[in-house]
Amino acid sequence: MVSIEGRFTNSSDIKVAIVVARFNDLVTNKLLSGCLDCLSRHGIDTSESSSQLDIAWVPGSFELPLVCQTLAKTGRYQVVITLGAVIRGDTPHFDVVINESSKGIAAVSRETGIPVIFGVLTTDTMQQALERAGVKSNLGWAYALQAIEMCSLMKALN
Ligand code: INI
Repeated sequence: MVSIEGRFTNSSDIKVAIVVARFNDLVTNKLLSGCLDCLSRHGIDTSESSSQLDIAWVPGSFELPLVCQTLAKTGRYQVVITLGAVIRGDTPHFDVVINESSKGIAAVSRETGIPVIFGVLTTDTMQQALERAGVKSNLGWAYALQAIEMCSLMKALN
């Protein structure tokens, strides 16, 4: 029996792309800062001059799949992290945006073979989103950790 799992050490050789939605940027900027903190504490250079990290910005979560796919297809990255916040509020748009975003992101991962982390918060209120983006805990940190684990796992599998 072979047990294969990802590790959280030796991340210094990976290259990461993050795609962030500007919509609800009060939330997505906080997710990004949690994400960068985790990457940095696991040995990934997150400085302005980093050759290990690129960050792309899109208008909203609906646009995440296309840009994510474009980056994944370049072959330059071992993992792509998506960050967004879809908040139900009063808008019926909510269901359309989250459905397209989640299905699109999952499809990119399967089609390209590059792990894509689904970092799109889906909440009923802005308060709930903020609680998950740093007011209580920061899921951006968890998304970065999952990215590191998936890089390591894919390397072990291949
Ligand atoms: N985009 C989000 O990222 N979150 C939302 O909550 C949201 N809502 O509710 O409308 C949202 N809409 C914008 C959408 O992602 C696209 O940018 C827009 O429709 C243009 O294609």
